[in-house]
Amino acid sequence: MMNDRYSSLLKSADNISKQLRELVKENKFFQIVSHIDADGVAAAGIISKALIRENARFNVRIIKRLSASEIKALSDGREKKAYIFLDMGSGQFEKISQTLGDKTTVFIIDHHEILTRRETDTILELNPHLHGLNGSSEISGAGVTYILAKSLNQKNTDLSPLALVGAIGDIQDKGPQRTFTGLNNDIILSDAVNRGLVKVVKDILLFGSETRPVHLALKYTSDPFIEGLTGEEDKCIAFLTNLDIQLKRDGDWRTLSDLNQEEKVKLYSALVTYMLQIGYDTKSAEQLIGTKYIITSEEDGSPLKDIREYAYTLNACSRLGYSGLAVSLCLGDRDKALLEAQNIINEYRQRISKYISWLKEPGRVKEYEYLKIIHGEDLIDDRMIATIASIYSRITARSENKVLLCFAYKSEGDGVKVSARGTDALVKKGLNLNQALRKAVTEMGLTESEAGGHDIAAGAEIPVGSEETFASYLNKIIKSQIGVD
Ligand SMILES: [Mn+2]
Repeated sequence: MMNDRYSSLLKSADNISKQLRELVKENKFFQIVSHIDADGVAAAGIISKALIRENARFNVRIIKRLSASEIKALSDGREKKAYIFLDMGSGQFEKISQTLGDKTTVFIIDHHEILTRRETDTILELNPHLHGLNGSSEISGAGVTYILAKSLNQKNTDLSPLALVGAIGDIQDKGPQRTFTGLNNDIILSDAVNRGLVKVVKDILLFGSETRPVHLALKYTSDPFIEGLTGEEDKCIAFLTNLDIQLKRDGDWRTLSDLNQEEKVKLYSALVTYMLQIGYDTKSAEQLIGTKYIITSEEDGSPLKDIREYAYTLNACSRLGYSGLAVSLCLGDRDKALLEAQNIINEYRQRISKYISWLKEPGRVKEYEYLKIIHGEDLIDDRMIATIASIYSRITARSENKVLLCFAYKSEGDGVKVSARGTDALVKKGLNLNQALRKAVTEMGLTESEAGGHDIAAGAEIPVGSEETFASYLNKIIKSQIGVD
């Protein structure tokens, strides 16, 4: 039985999938444009698989940001193509409509917040916010794409695990014990479990619990970030040895899944005690236990077995410039592709720890009343600034209730890439970074579409040299949002 809450969105998906099917029948060529993060890549994987099933012709482009110049560049030969924007587009509706909407059909399949409902004959928009549903917390870009794909063909329910990968990539596992809520849970996870594609287990959430020796899984755990253990191999080994947990058995490294129940309990309580001792609150410490989603068809030991690691893998490949490889993993490419992905993951991990230790050096963080600001200049790759912002905000958020604002110079062209991260507590008080960033760029005389995102996380692009002006506008806007006088 389907929840009434969802009927409006599902009806819209049915209408849009009908029009998509018409274009497939006309043998239209589809230009797919999606976002560089794990959610965007998973969305591209879902629509690609769905279009292959319909024998449609298409091409995929993965981009960092849908700027006005990007839309313009896409418009070549537009009368011959249909466009599908995934995990983006709702924030650029006007520009898309002006540049592409006059000549062809455009699909916008997005979950980013929209403020007003707009309609044209040529632009078809599927977005949960248009149906009173929360795109920040209960469905991702990959999820919305999944809803469309399922409506196109019931066979596409085999793509439900990918939609969950996208949701985890966008940190939507925010229900009790890191579960999914709303559409992610009621439709997508339910399809995945009913088809036997995903298994749900409660466990300690160390990173790479299926694939890595337990001391490395501990070392790589960054959510929660465990000060003194995360990133520090020697200390992780010492921690486990102190607990009498054998690192090897019969000469082989043991993974977390190799530990017996008694050892797991011992490890968990020692970690919680340690975190409380060094100043974490109970809630952060409890984040260590949660819900794991295992893809049954993937091999044991594969980084694609656990959907959290799957999302991490897609993100790493895509952000380091291998988005083609990331999409092909979603399409089922394994063996050689997977080996290549593993090398990229190692490189990505090294870069992140280099950036984080750079950020921890004294003097890197500037403080405003409601902001902590870091400027990565050209030292932090602008493709990775959003990831660094997310990780670093987890390290700092526990002690201070401020918005983390990160800047980095763009590697191509002029401009500064902006990433802002809030906390759940601030969102509860009224923080909405999507609206705040859009307002700040407008106050600077830029167009609203230079910024966008969600209440808790958003990004923008501003001219070089305007960082301070932007920060002071944002500081003021945040102040008014969270209602302090
Ligand atoms: Mn997304």
